[in-house]
Amino acid sequence: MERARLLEAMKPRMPEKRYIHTIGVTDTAMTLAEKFGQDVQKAEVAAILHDSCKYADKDWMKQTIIEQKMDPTLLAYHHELWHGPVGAYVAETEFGITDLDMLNAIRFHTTGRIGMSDLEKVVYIADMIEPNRKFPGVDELREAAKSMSLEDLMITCLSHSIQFLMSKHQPVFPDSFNCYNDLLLKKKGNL
Ligand code: DGI
Ligand code: FE
Ligand code: FE
Repeated sequence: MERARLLEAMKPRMPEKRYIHTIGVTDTAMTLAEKFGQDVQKAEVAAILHDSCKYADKDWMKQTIIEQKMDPTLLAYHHELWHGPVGAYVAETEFGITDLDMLNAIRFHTTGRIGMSDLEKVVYIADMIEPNRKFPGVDELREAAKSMSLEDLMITCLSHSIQFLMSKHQPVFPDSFNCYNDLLLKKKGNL
C-alpha cells in the first residue's frame, strides 16, 4: 500500500515526534480534503512527504537549492524555509511524484505563495492544526476549521504565522506576505 510504503520511508528521515506529526498532518489533510472537495489521495501523499527534508543536511539543501535553480532568496532566510522546496525535489526525484499540485503543496507548505491551489491550502492548514501541535491559539484555529471557508481558514492560519514571526522580530519570507495580500485582495474581489 502506498501509504504504508511512504510512511515507512519517512521513519529513518526524522525523529519519532516528527513522524507522529507527519501522521497527524496526513490524517488532518485527508479530513480537510474531503470537507473541501479536494482529492483525498493527493492530500494524503503530499502530507506524508511534506516534512521529508526537515532534518536533511543543511549544506546539501543549500547545494540543491543552487543546483536546481530554486528561488535564491531562500538562502538569505532561515534554513527552516528550505525543507519545503527541497522536499518537493525529493518527492519528485526519490519518490516519483509527478503531479505538480502535490509537489507545490509540499514546496509551499511552510510559506504559502501567490495563487495557492486548494490542495496547497489543505496541506498548509493541516500542518498547523494537526492534533499533536501545541502552541497558543491552536485550539482557536482548530475551532475555526469547523466553520470557516477554506479561504478564510487559510487567511486566519497564515496571519497567525506571520504575526508570530513578527512578534519575535524574525524575518518573514516574501512569499508569505504576498500570499496574505493575494488571499485578501481576491476575497475583496480586487483580483
Ligand atoms: O516543518 P513544521 O515544523 O511542521 O512546520 P513549517 O514547515 O510551517 O515550519 C515552521 C518553521 O518555519 C517555524 O520554525 C517557523 C519557520 N518559518 C515559517 N515561515 C517563516 C519561518 N521563519 C522565518 N524566519 N521566516 C518565515 O517566513
Ligand atoms: Fe514543514
Ligand atoms: Fe510539518
